[in-house]
Amino acid sequence: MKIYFAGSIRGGREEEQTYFKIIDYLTNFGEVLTEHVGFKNIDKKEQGSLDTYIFERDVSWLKSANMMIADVTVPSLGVGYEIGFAETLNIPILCLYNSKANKPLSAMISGNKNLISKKYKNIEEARLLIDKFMESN
Ligand code: 6IA
Repeated sequence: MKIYFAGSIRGGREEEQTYFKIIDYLTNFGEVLTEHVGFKNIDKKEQGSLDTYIFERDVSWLKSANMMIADVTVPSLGVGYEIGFAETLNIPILCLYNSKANKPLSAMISGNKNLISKKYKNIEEARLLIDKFMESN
């Protein structure tokens, strides 16, 4: 099982610790292709990487993924793009949104019936939502 985790990088790293915990939990179900999304200082570490390289690598990982889990709490152009791309691949997509978020979730996510969008209050709730999603996919 290949899992693509999406979370904000240049959109803002305020939920970095939650990404790390979600990724850690997802490793119980399969291979997480994008573990680096939860790494501390990724926004500084990959400074030398070419954007074209990052884009092409991520798109090829996405094409090989069996499912996507996206944390959509922090609005991110990259995450939105990846969700739209994953939709065209017809893979199951779970969007997790922390209800403490500063900004309301985009209608392009919450209004899309092809996605499963769920709110969570804490990491325990996020884990339960992942369990449910995994059972039905
Ligand atoms: O627009 P954003 O940067 O917030 O987009 C985040 C999403 O795009 C994540 O889900 C990643 O899968 C992908 N992504 C964006 N940037 C990178 C990256 N390095 N490495 C891997 N995946 C990425 C960017 C480092 C840079 C800030 C120096």
